[in-house]
Amino acid sequence: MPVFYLDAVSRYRADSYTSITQITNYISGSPLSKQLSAQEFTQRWDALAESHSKRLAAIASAAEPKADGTFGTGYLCRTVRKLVPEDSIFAIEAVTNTLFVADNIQATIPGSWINCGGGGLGWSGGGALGIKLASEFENGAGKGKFVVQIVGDGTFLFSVPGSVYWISQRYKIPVLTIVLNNKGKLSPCHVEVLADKKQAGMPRGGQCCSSTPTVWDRKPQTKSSISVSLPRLTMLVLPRLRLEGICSPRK
Ligand SMILES: Cc1ncc(C[n+]2csc(CCOP(=O)(O)OP(=O)(O)O)c2C)c(N)n1
Repeated sequence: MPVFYLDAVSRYRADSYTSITQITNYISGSPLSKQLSAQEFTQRWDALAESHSKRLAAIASAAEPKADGTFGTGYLCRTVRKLVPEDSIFAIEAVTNTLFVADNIQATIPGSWINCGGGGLGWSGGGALGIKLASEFENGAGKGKFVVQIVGDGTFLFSVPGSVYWISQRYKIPVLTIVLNNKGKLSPCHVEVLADKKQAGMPRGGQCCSSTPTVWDRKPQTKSSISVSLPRLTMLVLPRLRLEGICSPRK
């Protein structure tokens, strides 16, 4: 998270868990702790606790399956959370579903939620195997924590699943993979719609894509490896770059 614009007295780069622990210890042994137990702060804390429990209730109700029995990522993740061991480690590469996964997995054990803040997708297949190996190393052979990878259907392919599961099988490194199939790569669709809105002079924001993304509706016309492996974003945007030959609507 960029914080360079905050007008701070000093800035430090530190491990968040270590620094929060140190700050908490410091405050509880200093006169500040008396100040913090003043009514103003207890009231603020009560208000926070109340809004937090309301938020948890809203998340739970939004995750309820629909009347026709269908359900979304929220319900899936709540169910997974109940079924897997409490101290499981989650390797998350869920892209547009990440918020629903985070809201419903509610990982609280330090180190049990491993995500990637950057744009380089495709790490979670090999990453999940590495996490499992590291956990076995830390806790002893056969005592490693249960590892759950939750990944978007597009991103799943970026991680070269053929290699991942060959290695998993060959070296006996079990992990659970859950692929979130929203029938395509939704996030590039957001980019596409935003680009369209910008071109049309419309304001940003609002609902930029339907919640049910369209299935891939274009296919490459050439055998170029680029057109085969590039995602929908490229397929939809490339024609604007006058490379119409690469993609055209499916007949
Ligand atoms: C290595 C890499 N290539 C391309 C991208 C651009 N990109 C961001 S999200 C995305 C699609 C992800 O699709 P999916 O996993 O199905 O998630 P969804 O967007 O449908 O939630 C792409 C191609 C990226 N971030 N990293």
